[in-house]
Amino acid sequence: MTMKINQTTLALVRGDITRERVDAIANAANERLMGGGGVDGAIHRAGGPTIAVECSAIRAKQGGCPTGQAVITTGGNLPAKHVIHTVGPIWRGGDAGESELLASCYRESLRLAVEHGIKTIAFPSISTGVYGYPVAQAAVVALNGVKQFLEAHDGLDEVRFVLFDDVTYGAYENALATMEV
Ligand code: AR6
Repeated sequence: MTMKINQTTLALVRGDITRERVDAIANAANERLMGGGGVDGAIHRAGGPTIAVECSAIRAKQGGCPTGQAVITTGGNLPAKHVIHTVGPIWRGGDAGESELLASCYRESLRLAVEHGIKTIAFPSISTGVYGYPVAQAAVVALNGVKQFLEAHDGLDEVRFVLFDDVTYGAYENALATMEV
C-alpha cells in the first residue's frame, strides 16, 4: 500500500527491516543504546559490532538518547548505510505523553535523515513490541507524524514502514486508509 505526500512516497510493506535496501533504517532502541531484543537485537545481529561501537561513543558523549529523540550510526554490514536509533515511549496507559513522544520519534528521525542527505528510510513499528503501545493507536500516531513532517519538508524520496507481522501490518493499513490527505 502506498501514498504520495508532496514528492515523497509513503509505503507500507510486510517484512524484516534488516534486509531493506534503503539509505537508512530506524531502530526501536532504548535510552542507553545498549541493544536488546526485538528489532533492536535483530539490527545489531545483522549489522555487526560496529553499530554497538558507535552507540557506545554516543553514550560516552551524551549519555544515550532520551525518549522521543534520535541519533545516527553506521549500518555496519546491513544493506542500509545508516541506522537511526530512536527511543519510543513505554506505554503507561496513554496519559503520560506517550502519543507526543511517539510522534517525536518519527519527526526527529526524519529530521536527522534529511540533515544527512538520506533519500530513503524504513521504519519499524516503534514502541508496539516490548514497550507495549497498542498498535492501532500507535499506527495512527506514526502515520500522522510522518505525514505532517512530509507536508513541511522536501528531500525524501521514500518513507517505508516495514511491519513484521500481519496484525501490525493490518493496523497500519487501516490507519493509512482512514488518514486524510
Ligand atoms: N523487522 C521489522 N520489525 C521487527 C523486527 C524486524 N526484524 N523484529 C521485530 N520487529 P520492539 P519497542 C517488530 O519490541 O516496543 C528492545 O529490547 C515487532 O514485531 O522491537 O519499541 C529495545 O532495546 C514490533 O512490531 O520495540 C528496547 O529496550 C516492533 O518491531 C525495547 O525493545 C517493535 O517491537 C523497545 O521496545
